[in-house]
Amino acid sequence: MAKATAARPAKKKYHNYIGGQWVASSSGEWFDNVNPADSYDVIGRFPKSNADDMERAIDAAEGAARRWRLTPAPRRAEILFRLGEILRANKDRYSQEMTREMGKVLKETGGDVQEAIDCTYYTAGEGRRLHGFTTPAEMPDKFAMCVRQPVGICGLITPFNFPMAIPSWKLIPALVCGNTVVLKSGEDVPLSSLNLVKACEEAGIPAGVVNLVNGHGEDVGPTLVGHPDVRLISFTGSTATGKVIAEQCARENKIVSLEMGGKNAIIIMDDADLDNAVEGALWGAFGTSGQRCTASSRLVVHKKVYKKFCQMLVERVKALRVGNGLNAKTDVGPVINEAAMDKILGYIEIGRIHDKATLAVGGNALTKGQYSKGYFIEPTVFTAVKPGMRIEQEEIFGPVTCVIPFSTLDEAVDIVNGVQYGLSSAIYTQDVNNAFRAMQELYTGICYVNSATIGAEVHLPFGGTKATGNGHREAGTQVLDIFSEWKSLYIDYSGKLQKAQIDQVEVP
Ligand code: UN1
Repeated sequence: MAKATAARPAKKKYHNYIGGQWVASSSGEWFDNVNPADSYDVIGRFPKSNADDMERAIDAAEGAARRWRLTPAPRRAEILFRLGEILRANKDRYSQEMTREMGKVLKETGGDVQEAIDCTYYTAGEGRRLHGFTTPAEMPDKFAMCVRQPVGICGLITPFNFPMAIPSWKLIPALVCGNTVVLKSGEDVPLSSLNLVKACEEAGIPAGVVNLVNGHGEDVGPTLVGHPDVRLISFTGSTATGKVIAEQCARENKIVSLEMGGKNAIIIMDDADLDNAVEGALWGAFGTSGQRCTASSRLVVHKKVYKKFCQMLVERVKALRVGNGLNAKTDVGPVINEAAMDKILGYIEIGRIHDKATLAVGGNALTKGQYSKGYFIEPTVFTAVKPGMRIEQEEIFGPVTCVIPFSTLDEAVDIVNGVQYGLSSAIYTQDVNNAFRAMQELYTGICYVNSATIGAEVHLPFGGTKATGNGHREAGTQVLDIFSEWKSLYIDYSGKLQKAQIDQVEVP
């Protein structure tokens, strides 16, 4: 379904940020940043960057690396605290602009900016910690310790769904650890990345430490990922793209940290508080129009309460108000673009025709009246879904969830674990034994009790198992293990040669 392509009025031009300068692409080309709720609304024009622009950004990051690396971490942190203040002062504007370019409702974009603020304050605090450790040495008059050192130039590749939060999860720890960065913004949401980078400039982060390149992944991604001077790539996005990036990084022996897909499930036991569980399912499945890696895209419901739960859920889903996220009454905004819309509608077809699941509510594109210029899909629930169906296995990344009945907790655990992904999981139960069994058995990086699968906090590690990630965790202090490398230091003050593993130390 082609949306507006009619001639649009000239719009404000935004630029790349390279070596402390705001510059156009050497390609001379631009792309439009379009509001997914109204494709006639162009937020601005952004540089359609190419390999040359990316090379220049990497050179700038290289040029700034030594000075930033040698800036004491507490000083780096002071600048980042100033960044936190700027983000806080501009939260309302950033949220408005984010809803306009990304579509999710204002409360959620406020939450997104808040997550960036929280991440900035929390991670900046590491500037006065960045703890290493000391440990005894094998020899007398010898000292051993271990410190963190920066890895070098970091390439950050971010998605559309958390336009400021996810860039901040990567940028702030990279900076506090003493690295310089090139950020490739998500092409659907370039303004939020630009707002973050502009705030970095205002905070006084020196030129070249943070560089921003706008454009399309295929035009600039290979240069960033393949460049020998870039030591690390941190990527959030689809598992398919992440695997390609990981292969490219392996060729150059780069550090690569991947946050990829999810097919997260909530288990609802027969003893659950059903009102609370329905509330959680709605929020988890349809928040951000289901466009979260953590979305509750599967609801695994005990047979004893299955019928009642489905009735309650369908009733509530029917009452959800779909619309422009800038309208305070809207519950569910649009999806990000036409390709996403086609993919999601394709999955709804698969659910109906191929999987033969029961379409309990929703299932249609909304195309009339206020919806005619945007990418809107009815919140959709499939019931009578069986493990192994495609809609139960594959990441849809839209306002679609499926309800799967089960009889025992063991069976439910097998269902939750029976997908390729392992990001988030949840259980609603009043029974402490069930809760602890689930926490133990669900093979995901995050697990909630009596809450949906979304809503991770910045001071706990974030990431997943299996096809979701490659073993790293963002956020928390664990993120420091991505953006710094350990250096072991040995200091011998005996004044003579002492040979470890060879000289035997006399026990007095
Ligand atoms: C994502 O969907 O990629 O836990 C990130 C949450 C949010 C972050 C989601 N704090 O749902």
